Amino acid sequence: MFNPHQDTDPDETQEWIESIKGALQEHGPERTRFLLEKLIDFAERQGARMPFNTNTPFINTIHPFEQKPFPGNRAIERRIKSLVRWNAMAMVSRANKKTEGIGGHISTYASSATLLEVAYNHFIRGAAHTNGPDMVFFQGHASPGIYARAYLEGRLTETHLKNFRRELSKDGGLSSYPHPWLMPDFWQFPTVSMGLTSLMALYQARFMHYLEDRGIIEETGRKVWAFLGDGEMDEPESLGSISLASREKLDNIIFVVNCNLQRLDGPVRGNGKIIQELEGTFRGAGWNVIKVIWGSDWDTLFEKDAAGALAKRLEEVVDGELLKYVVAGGSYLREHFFGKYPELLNMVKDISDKELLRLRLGGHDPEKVYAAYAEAVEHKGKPTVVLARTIKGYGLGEAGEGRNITHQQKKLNEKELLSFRDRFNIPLTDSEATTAPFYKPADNSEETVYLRARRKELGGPLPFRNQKSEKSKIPDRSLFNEALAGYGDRELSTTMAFVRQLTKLTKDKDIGKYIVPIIPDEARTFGMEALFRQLGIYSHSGQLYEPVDSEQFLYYKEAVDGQILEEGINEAGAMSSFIAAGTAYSNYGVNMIPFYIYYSMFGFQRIWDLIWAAGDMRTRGFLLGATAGRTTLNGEGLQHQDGHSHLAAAATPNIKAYDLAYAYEIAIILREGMKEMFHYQKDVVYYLTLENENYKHPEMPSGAEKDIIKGMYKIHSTKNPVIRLLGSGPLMGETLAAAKLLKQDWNIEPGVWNVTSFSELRREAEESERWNLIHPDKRQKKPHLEKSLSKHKVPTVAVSDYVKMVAEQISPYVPGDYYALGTDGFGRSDTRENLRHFFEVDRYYIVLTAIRALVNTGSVDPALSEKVMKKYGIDPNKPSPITV
Ligand SMILES: Cc1ncc(C[n+]2csc(CCOP(=O)(O)OP(=O)(O)O)c2C)c(N)n1
Ligand SMILES: [Mg+2]
Repeated sequence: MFNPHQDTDPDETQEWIESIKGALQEHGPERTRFLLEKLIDFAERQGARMPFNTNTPFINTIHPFEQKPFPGNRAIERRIKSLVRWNAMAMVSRANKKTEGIGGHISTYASSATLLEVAYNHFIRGAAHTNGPDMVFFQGHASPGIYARAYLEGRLTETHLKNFRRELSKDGGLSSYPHPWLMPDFWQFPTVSMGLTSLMALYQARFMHYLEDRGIIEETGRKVWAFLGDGEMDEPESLGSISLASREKLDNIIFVVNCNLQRLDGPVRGNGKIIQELEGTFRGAGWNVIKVIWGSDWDTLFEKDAAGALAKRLEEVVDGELLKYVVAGGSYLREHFFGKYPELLNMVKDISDKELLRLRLGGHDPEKVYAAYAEAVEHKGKPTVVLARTIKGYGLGEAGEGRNITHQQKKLNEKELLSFRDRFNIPLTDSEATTAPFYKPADNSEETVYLRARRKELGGPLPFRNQKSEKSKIPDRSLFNEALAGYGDRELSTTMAFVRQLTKLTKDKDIGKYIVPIIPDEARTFGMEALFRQLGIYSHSGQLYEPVDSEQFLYYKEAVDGQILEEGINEAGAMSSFIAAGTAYSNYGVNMIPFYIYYSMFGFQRIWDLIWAAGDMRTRGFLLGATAGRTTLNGEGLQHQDGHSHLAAAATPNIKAYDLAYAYEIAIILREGMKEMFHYQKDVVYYLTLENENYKHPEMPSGAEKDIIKGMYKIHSTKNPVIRLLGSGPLMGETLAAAKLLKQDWNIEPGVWNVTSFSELRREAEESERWNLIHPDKRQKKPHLEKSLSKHKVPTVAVSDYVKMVAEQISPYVPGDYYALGTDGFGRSDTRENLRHFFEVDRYYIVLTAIRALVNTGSVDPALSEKVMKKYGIDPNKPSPITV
């Protein structure tokens, strides 16, 4: 059988190799590359189809002769790194000895120490750098190393380190992972939900281009660095948006993947090669890939490998074997790796077993790592990923170096501590070392002086988070006059009402240009297409084509200085843009005001983890869940109808959620949100649900403003109420209709309230209750709910287009009996009317529930319920919407 890899004419092959060799020697790699490309191109055109291959051999991308020399002091840097290693290990080990099970990780940082130290000493810019700081996403589980370095730099004290993972300690502790919410002047980016780092870093880099292209910031060569784990790359989010980076020519992003070949349970790719797999994926997506697999010790072996036996053997081995070599020792490596071919065995005959095992890998060799970063920061027009081979638990020896248990290794015993000390020459006696003390050299020591000087030159310490921001000038109330006055007889949806106000905001002279509308391919659904032409859609390369609708006034306009981020069908990416824009106040000192509008169902349900990370990162901005409401979005059915995002929002600490019924409510909340976030600089996110049902929008009742913000305001009061109705969002219409029926058909006149936010009502009530609990001697506080409703102890019927728990969250704080109607169950496609009946939230069910409430209090005849059912055709045999 024909074998395409079989060499049928070795002499001819050799001749070709010789000529390439000649070209390399005479003209260098550039010319050689050119020649080979020409040859391939020619062969392709002559019909010799080339096999597709995105991989290069399993060796370092940068050849020794191309390697930029290491400019630092190797010896001092090694000593610094060893001390960081020691302190990081000691911090975790001590914490776990003190409090069994408190957790933390030793092995991740042990593998990435060189990758980080080279970056710290030579590349990443701090806050005071003349050209602005870089942004660094640190691998979450490597946090002990980051703390340990900050300790050496004098930024953290021994007490901090002692209180690792003991944040509630009186004298201050350290958070487990990077959490800006918990350490707001230290951590800049939360990274510990695997997969989100890649996405958030990519969109940060893209947002930097956006700000530069729009002239909001200057281009100063800032970089975004993302340190990632190789196991973490299995998250779909990790690789899902990498093509964005090449498409947008993001040469301001550098990924460093710590390829220790292991994750938590075991190998990332026991039967394959994660580095090669990632290389193929990234190259295929148009990235500049730099592999740093082998350390300098291997250079001489590769030099000797003229016949290619070593290269061949390296292609054969799988990661599972490579891991075994780390653990099984030098003789095993000799026998099983080099022993396969006699010429390989011969190559290492003068190297002892011990030396063999110590052949350093690329990710542990500062010279190789330096060369990779030096090339990465210079690379133009493309993003770069450095794939660095490391050993998980490096230096832990018996305590877990390269073992499958290494991720879970939390403490070292005395023997292990001593061997760790020896391995890294930590100046501690035996009796000292066995207590794992933190070790900090004197301020005037060579190490401290060096490390401070390096950071000073690079612009100061990292991580560092800027907490300061400017106050934006929020538009006057008059900008919202139209919405506040209502739209008369015109029927429109809350989505349309919002878009009209957004359009006005983008024209405001103070904040207009800082508004960032973000949309994942749904602008037409929301009636926002007019903004395309007016604001332009951001595109780094402008518009290289004439759009099909160029003849029309509202054509699809892409522009380098476009304001809209149209992210395509990509909620996770759009949310990452939201995060980048909503933290620009901290990262760039500019208050950008993001409005991310999306299909409500594909918000919390789909990307809640990113919303959570946005909270951690102290993002500010507006999330707009459009086409919301289980029965209000009628035709789309089960997968589209959101009836639970408000439940998720209520459980997200930084989210202020509003379900709005009228245009004036939107106006009030938009203005309040902007004031709170961009003037008073509170780190919250406003979540507004908007709907697509058209109806009339009245003028704002006078004096309602404050109550709208608090979460509930009065729509209709009666002299002697026996029952009250709380309507909300799109079901306000049904609530008002029910009130009418109650009066007209049953002679009961309810009080009617409009709830704009169940969760805000609950939060305030909860806070008051807590305060009252611990201040029994003081005048007890009354929350808005109690102040508004306690006058009449009558039953309450609340209705929303969300699951009942949304309305039920206030029930402990509402005086009298409380009944909630809601839309539990999977959605259906049908008319709004039928859906509201099916979910039992329409006017008739509201009336029926009100009557039942009165029956239960004994104030009406029990037979009334049946009469109501008969009158409105409520069928007791109707299937339940909540049964599955
Ligand atoms: C979304 C998510 N799932 C699971 C985890 C739990 N987890 C933490 S670290 C880890 C293994 C990490 O492996 P890798 O990315 O290779 O990093 P390494 O520690 O090997 O450098 C896992 C599964 C997590 N933090 N986030
Ligand atoms: Mg790993």
